[in-house]
Amino acid sequence: MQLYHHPFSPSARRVRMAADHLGVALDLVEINLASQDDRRRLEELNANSRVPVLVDGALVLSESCAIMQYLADRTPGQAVYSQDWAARADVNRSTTIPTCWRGSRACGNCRRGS
Ligand SMILES: N[C@@H](CCC(=O)N[C@@H](CS)C(=O)NCC(=O)O)C(=O)O
Repeated sequence: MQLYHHPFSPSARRVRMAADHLGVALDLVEINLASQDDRRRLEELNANSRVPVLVDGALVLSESCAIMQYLADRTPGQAVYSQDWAARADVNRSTTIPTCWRGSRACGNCRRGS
């Protein structure tokens, strides 16, 4: 599985933390958000032109919450994303709080490149 990311991106970093916690190996592909070539490459995967993007075979998935849920769902025996409805709802509540706002300091850092 490949994760297109930027090292300063909080959205990408939380996917990397979730993958570490789940023991899922990711091939990291760094996108320089300040590079036009990298932006074009990113837009081929995600029309919203945002990292992170996960590629798993034919699956191309953007949005950090969806990616974290996918990684948990495909990990047998994992305990971080509960099958219990109430516990799962609480995880969804906390993970859907935005990590990154357009124009925020973090996004500005990403756009300036690494
Ligand atoms: N809701 C998205 C947010 C993704 C997002 O905003 N990513 C930022 C980096 S944290 C980005 O790619 N920014 C590029 C830009 O603003 O040009 C998610 O959770 O994945």
